[in-house]
Amino acid sequence: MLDAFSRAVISADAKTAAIGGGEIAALKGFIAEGNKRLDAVNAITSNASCIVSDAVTGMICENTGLIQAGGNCYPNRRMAACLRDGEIVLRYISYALLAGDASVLDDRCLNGLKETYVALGVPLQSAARAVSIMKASSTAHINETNTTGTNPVETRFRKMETVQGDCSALVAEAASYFDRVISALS
Ligand SMILES: CCC1=C(C)/C(=C/C2=NC(=C\c3[nH]c(/C=C4\NC(=O)[C@H](C)[C@H]4CC)c(C)c3CCC(=O)O)/C(CCC(=O)O)=C2C)NC1=O
Repeated sequence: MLDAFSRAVISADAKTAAIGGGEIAALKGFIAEGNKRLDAVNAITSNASCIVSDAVTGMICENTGLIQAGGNCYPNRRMAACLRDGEIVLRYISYALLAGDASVLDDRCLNGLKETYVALGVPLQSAARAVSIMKASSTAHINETNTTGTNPVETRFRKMETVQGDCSALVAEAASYFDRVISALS
């Protein structure tokens, strides 16, 4: 498992090179933006059960056959496995975002996941749909663009109330980890 620092070392070593000015500048940026990164990770982890259950619910609403006999979220044992998998995927994405590197996600979560799903009959398209809903909701939480939707008195609605600033780079980075999961499943 690598992070932004060990990644710089590995790639410099592969070229038998010293860590150069460009890499140091990039790592300085990583440090300078560190609090923002922690806020972004916190936006995901503090809302994880909401993000996961919302995504699995949305996936099922769009395809109710999943919870009928023969569907892969039926019976409750499979529903529980599906929710658990959503939590696992989101947790590894949060680790990757913390580290600033996708290797932890690749090595410990995605490696062999598609093959496992194919062997178990877990529908890949539905799994990818759940991940894409998690992406939309996680990036909205990081960006604080989550809304009450159509319910003006939604009391469970939550804003993170972090310092306002430009977090577009972190939102894009987080989005790329969700996209990585989706492409690993397709
Ligand atoms: C290291 C990280 C890690 C991952 C990623 C992981 C995934 C994982 N998901 C599994 C099952 C499963 N995964 C699902 C998931 C779903 N079904 C659907 O219809 C949806 C599309 C989707 C939820 C979004 C289901 C239903 C099962 C149980 C399948 C079965 O037993 O028939 C299994 C088989 C063993 C088990 O049931 O626990 C593994 C290994 N396990 C791990 O330890």
